[in-house]
Amino acid sequence: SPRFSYEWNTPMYTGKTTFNTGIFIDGKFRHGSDGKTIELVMSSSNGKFITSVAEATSKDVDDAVVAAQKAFDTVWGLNAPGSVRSEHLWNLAKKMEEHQEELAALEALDNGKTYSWALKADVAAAIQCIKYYAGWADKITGKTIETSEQKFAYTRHEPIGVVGQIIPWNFPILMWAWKIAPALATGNTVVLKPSEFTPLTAIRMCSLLQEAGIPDGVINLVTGYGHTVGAAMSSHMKIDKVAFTGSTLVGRTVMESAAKSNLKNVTLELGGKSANIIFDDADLDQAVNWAAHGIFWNHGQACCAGSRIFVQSGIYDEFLKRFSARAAAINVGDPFGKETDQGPQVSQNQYDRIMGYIKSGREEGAKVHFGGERHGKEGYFISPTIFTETKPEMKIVKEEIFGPVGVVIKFESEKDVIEQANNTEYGLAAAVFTQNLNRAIDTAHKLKAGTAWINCINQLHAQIPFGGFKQSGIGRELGEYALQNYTEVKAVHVNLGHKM
Ligand code: TXE
Repeated sequence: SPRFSYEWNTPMYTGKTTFNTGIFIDGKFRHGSDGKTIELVMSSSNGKFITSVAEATSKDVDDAVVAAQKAFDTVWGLNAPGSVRSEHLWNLAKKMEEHQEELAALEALDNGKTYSWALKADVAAAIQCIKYYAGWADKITGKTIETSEQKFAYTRHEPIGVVGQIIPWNFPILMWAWKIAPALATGNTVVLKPSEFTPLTAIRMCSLLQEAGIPDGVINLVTGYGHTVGAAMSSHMKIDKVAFTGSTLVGRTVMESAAKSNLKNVTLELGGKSANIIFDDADLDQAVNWAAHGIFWNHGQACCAGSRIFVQSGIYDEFLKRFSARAAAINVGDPFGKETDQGPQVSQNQYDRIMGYIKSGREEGAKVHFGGERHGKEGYFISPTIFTETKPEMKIVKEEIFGPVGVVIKFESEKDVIEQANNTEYGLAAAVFTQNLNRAIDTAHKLKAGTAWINCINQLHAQIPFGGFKQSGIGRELGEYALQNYTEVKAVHVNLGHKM
């Protein structure tokens, strides 16, 4: 199978990496069944070639499922006690720590995000997530339920079996960790498909899994396209559960395929159009800094991005002034540059899509208050962009743009802003800025979203559940809640003397 060799010589990182870029089944790298490859290109320089990786097919998915089932029946599942699974996960986290710079560099190269954020946020949080679930692996317990003196029952939280996991390109290694950690902690085995745009860290992790001693077949990687490999996974008769992160459009088809095949268990983490509400009495400097982080972090490619910024009328002008200054200070450029805050968008496709939204905003009569242009001459760079004078029915207000493009909307009353904030088909997250405790909590409770941040935004922790209301998804990732997505509850009835 293909190999990848690369030498970084950048202001932020110098290093070398060499690894196999095959698909990974039952502990072995190999070509896809029809021998094709996927070519990866660099988002910072108009399609410069990075490497090719093996392209999996539906036949490879079948093989991966067989390997995962075998591992489940022999070395994992009910055959590996929680304490053993815990130790494996802990060893894996340690391996990742040894390779954190290399993983961050791969992430920056493949995705275009900055090396510094990849290291301090993506890779660090991925490691944290694995450690967190290492802690849970030996604490998966059920309940005892008594119905009378002659009868009691207990519940066991058993692993579901072979789980299929499909992840996107915006946080490749972090989504990998969010998916595999709770699945392994609870005893499932995995067939995982990374995004065809950003598979490098998931592939690199395959050899690190082996070095960490995770048994063959526990995690299998099928690198391929959504309409082939992803579709084969969602409709597979022997995959017992599918967990998907990506667009609402594709999430719907995943659920449909699950329903039409074996009614596999489904969890979905989909899009968003999150409201960020800033009241007159907020700490303005902090609100401005957080609002910028809310929409511009990861170049706006975050499902929870605070893309609708509602600002109360008393501070609207001052907010806009400071917020624009903050956007102007964002340094857009080489992901490996020392001073860079924002790199390129991930792909030509996403670049075109975002520029299309900017165009539609202009055409529908919104005002480009800041930015709105391509940055530089090559690569998929877009200037941080702020729209004002929008109307609720405009596409840029309603749809997920998934780029560094925010709309700032003036509001008068609490009641009015809550209504507007909830006027969306999404319900992933929302934020509120105010120094009035009652108002903060009251607003947080009234927002229809799976996460409500008070005086902060885009904060994710392994301990805290994350997921969407409405069309933003089904189920929760992270925290203790994610364990429910990966276990079946069995009730065992024990008769102590009731005679028939
Ligand atoms: O996503 P896709 P795309 C949103 C965001 C973005 C838009 C389009 O608004 O602009 O989606 O991005 C796999 N069966 N989000 O087109 O296609 C695909 O291979 C099974 C939000 O890149 O949903 C990849 O692994 N799987 C989101 C994954 O789905 C299929 C993150 C996501 O890609 C498939 C990404 C199919 N038929 C995009 N078709 C978030 N929630 O953070 C594709 N895939």
